[in-house]
Amino acid sequence: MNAKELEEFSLTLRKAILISINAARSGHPGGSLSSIDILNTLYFGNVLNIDPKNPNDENRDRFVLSKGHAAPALYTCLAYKGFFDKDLLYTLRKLGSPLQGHPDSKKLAGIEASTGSLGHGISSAVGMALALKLKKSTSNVYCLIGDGEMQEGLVYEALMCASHYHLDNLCVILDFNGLQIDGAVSDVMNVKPVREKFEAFSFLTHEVDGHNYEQLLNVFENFKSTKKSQPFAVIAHTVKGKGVSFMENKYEYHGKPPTDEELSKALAELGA
Ligand SMILES: Cc1ncc(C[n+]2csc(CCOP(=O)(O)OP(=O)(O)O)c2C)c(N)n1
Repeated sequence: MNAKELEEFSLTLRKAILISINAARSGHPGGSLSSIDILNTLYFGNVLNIDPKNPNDENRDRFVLSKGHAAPALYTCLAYKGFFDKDLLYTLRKLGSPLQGHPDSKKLAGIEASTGSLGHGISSAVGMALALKLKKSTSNVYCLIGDGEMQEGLVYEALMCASHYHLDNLCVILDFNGLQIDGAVSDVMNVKPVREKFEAFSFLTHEVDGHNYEQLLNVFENFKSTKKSQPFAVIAHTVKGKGVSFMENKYEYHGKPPTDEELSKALAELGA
């Protein structure tokens, strides 16, 4: 899909995310909505080389959702990509469902790593990128992390390792929405300046508007065509709760599902 088509399609994805979280009566809308334009670009903008019919193909690209609480965004993309039936989306967080509150790679095809404990996903992604390099694979590894997640020390060990091993097959994307579970990241534990941090770890670093599809498509194209023995970072400036007026920039919606009334209001805004 091109930028315009992706933008239109994002409304469908946003609606599915909110319906599934409402049905679960539990889940994380804020960080799912801030990251969905990034995931939409990866899955539907011809960035990731993946095949839902052959999810374990050795030559596939890998995507790791390190901020695992945004699982509804990932599940929605996987369902619309054809990894599983869309009806399954509405079993989110139900007992026995493969759609756990956080991604579980043992339960669902298309999930590359079980994540949720912040800092672990990026560490796994770096290990995957290193293994692929050693095998001389041409596959790339993409990993989405949160700015609150950057408070975890493990993130910096992972960045250091990526740089040490010259992992130019690794693209780390920061969902830089400024908020975390209970307030502003800068109040809880400031992680700025982030660009300087990535650059200090030798990452080729680019900043984009994480809701602008032209910019997102361009930066991923840039990653694929630039291999300079350095890992690549995309700092994506985003809005938590993006697309739903009463959720935007509200940390309160980090882990609060929309009520039935809020869901109707949100769906109306998204053009249901
Ligand atoms: C190791 C660890 N500590 C604490 C938590 C609890 N927790 C879940 S989400 C979150 C905030 C994450 O903020 P951010 O990465 O900015 O997520 P976003 O705003 O993008 O959803 C916290 C502290 C966790 N999941 N793992």
